[in-house]
Amino acid sequence: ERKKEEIAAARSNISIDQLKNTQFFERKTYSLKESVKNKSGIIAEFKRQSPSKGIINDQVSPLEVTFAYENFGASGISILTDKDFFGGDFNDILSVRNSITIPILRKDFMIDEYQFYEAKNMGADVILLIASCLSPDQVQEFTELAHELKMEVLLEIHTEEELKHFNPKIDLVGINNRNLKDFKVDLQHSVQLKNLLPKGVVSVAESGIYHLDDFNYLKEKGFDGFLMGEYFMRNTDPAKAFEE
Ligand code: IGP
Repeated sequence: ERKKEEIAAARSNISIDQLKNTQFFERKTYSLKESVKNKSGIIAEFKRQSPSKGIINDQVSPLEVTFAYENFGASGISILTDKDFFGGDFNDILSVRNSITIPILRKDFMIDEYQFYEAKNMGADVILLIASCLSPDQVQEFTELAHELKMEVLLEIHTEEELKHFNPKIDLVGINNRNLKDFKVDLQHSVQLKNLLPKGVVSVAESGIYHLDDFNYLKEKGFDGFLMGEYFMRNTDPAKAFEE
């Protein structure tokens, strides 16, 4: 996989020990779990492009967008750092960290411990763990590592089968409405799976929330958090959609 080569290259450039020694590494992190409960619940995403939609918006900077998201009441920010599929970059998080005071989710395909040290160092507070890319043991191990580094984890599932990846240490569980294999989106998907989640777990509906009605509907169904990307990014002024 290309991701593995990318990680190996980064590691040969800066080692884990070097990452641990930066001043930024020691910074205080924010809790998404708390912020989702206490604010709008919206986790607003910065995403330039995606494999299913192509370019969505490449005219805006992470700083102006995330700053506006925070002002409009987002609980947290999600930032894609994957280059190949999403045109993201390490600097997209680094460049905004000191300007906003809500938690940042590093959205990427996490497969190696190195990426967790990297994430802490770029300014992330929360790590996405995608069940379909990991074994339940890896999820457990990565959750513990994230916690050691004072970050939280959002476990993303798409099928009932993937509930096996859950463990009680996980901070938030997201149900992706988008099938990552054929990119089909269906809100009913998260609604149905939600009933199977362990009681009391903080739940996030992900993808395909394109109208205020969708948001209200999912809220009614009991979701705590709402991960929304395209709805905002389609706009020349992404945070404008918050006003509606
Ligand atoms: C946002 P949308 O449909 O609002 O743009 O979706 C977010 O859920 C989506 O970007 C996403 C994603 C992922 C991207 C969810 N899980 C995993 C990459 C990898």
